Amino acid sequence: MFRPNTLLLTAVFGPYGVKDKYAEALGCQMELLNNQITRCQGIHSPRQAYWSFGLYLIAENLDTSTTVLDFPKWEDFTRELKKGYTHVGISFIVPNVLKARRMALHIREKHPEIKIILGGYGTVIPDLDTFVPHDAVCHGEGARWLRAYFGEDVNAPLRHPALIGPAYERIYGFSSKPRGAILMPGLGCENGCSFCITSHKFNKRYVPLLDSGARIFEACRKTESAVKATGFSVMDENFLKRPERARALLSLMEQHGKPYVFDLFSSAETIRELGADFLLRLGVRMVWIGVESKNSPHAKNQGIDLKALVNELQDKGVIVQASMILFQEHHNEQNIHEDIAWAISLGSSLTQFMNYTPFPGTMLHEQLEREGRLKQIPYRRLHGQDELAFAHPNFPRPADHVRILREAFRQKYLKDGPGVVNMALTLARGVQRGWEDLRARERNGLAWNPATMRYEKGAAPQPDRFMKRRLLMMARMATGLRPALWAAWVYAPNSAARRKARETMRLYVDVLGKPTTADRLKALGLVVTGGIELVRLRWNQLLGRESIVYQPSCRRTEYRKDAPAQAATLLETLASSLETLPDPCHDTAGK
Ligand code: B12
Ligand code: SF4
Repeated sequence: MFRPNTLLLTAVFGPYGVKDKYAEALGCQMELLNNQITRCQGIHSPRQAYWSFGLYLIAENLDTSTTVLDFPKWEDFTRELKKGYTHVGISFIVPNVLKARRMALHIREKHPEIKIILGGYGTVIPDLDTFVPHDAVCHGEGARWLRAYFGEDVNAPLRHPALIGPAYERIYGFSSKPRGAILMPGLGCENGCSFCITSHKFNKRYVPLLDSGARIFEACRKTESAVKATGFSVMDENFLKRPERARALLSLMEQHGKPYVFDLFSSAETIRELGADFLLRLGVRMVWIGVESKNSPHAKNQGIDLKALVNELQDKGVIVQASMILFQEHHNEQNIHEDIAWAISLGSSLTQFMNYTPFPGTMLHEQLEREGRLKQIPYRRLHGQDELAFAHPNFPRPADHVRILREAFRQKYLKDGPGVVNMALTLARGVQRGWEDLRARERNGLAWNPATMRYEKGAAPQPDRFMKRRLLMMARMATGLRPALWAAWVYAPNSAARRKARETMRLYVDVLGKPTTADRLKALGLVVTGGIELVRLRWNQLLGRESIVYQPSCRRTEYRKDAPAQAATLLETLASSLETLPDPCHDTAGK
């Protein structure tokens, strides 16, 4: 008898960022900022954890009944299995492979009838077949792959889920309701930088999920009406690499008067091509740029004055998150420190430091393997904040890999102060400059020309209503960070940081007016919760931890598919399996 397929899509089990039999502590929290950007900033580090977005995208696009289990504890996972599934899909990244292994072994032992499907970045592991029991592996984009696997229509357009971004959000110990949303326009990147796993995993090709500006705009509108969000974190390695799509998106936002806001990743050469004015108009609140190194060998940074680029973007209110890689081939004991100082001197509001990590499947991995320089580092430690996984002639001592990285974070913090103040400063300056520029353009009769992506003298320039809305939106975002400035001032790490917090508060008064009573009360609240958080932090440090580790709660989401869609798929599967049944008159079994 046919039993309809039921799929459980699961993330690996927690706790996360805690060293145990299955995974590491440092570098493996379910957080971006505290993990690898505002690391070492103590209570100033904003805390946000992110859902496993890919799983929701897949579930949204299957006719097969699917349940997504995000951030399960071990008991949540084992209990869920008892509900009866035909298939379980485990999503994992390389450092979590031992967790995926434990989950798969458990399924084989207790539920041998369930088929196991593996997906995500962990599938680049070369010896996966012997390491994690499974029935199938998806090496690429999962929604279309699973449609094919379950005999569904692979070519049906992809539906984008309406997803709220962080699982939790805390600032100075105060928990607030996450309000951002997530956009997943595509996977991979064509630039093919030698170390880049996100490019190599998709064979240095871009795999669009939302292939036009119109489809992205539609996804934004759907999300806005479903979860009331207008700001999006964009999961796309190089969003602006498709300039036509971004231009079409801007044009639709202008037509409909919808100044959505985006945090996104893009390489320097694409940003240069489009220009800071375009980014600002598009609504880029934060852009992540891989600056990598002063002597970056990668084509994306060739001939670009990165400092000027960062300055120009931030002057206009676009927060830059610059990402630098430590222990590249050319680094030695002296120039690595010069390079760190260079990355900090770019003045970006935020800076990520990551150790050069050869993930299997990348050109870097191939090269180091050829040269016999790969070290036998367990997969669980391949997360970029640990000992190098290859022999670096200038850094033979593993302790240095961890120490120099940590010092880089410390230096950034001590020189530029808390990232939260830097972001507030960039936004407030952007609002100030934005109004000045807007008025100057109106005086001089300049209007936005979408063809040249510049402001130019037009025949009959109209008031720039869209940009006014955009600036009001930016002012609202800046206001959101305002109360944090008091706590940043009270708990500042040094006098320069305290001065910066004070100057930022003054700038806020100039740009946005005096703080309201509500602002003051919130600020006072954050000083109090920040104080409590500081005590908790010190306690954790006494216990030998670098910071407080928070755990996201488990979330279970059911995607019940309508009976007609399932029945149709079932009939198709039945028909095709009948077609492939061996003809009894021509039995080939004995051959
Ligand atoms: C968001 C994110 C996070 C979030 C975590 C989200 C979560 N709940 O897991 C945060 C910020 C917390 C995080 C932390 C870390 N991350 Co991270 N992260 C990302 C990021 C930027 C986006 C992931 C995403 O949502 N993409 C969009 C979705 C649509 O794509 P997707 O996840 O790849 O899923 C698609 C396919 O892979 C496939 N698929 C995925 N799962 C499954 C499962 C099945 C069954 C099937 C069939 C298919 C399938 O189908 C999906 C839909 O098309 C990626 C980089 C990137 N651009 O992908 C890095 C990335 C995944 N992270 C990475 C790493 C290493 C880490 C950290 C160790 C820290 C670090 N060094 O960056 C920690 C570890 C945390 C932990 N304990 O697990 C690496 C993984 C490398 C590798 N080879 O394993 C990546 C690729 C970044 C990089 N370039 O190094 N990360
Ligand atoms: S530009 Fe960025 S995403 Fe693209 S290949 Fe290079 S490092 Fe990877």
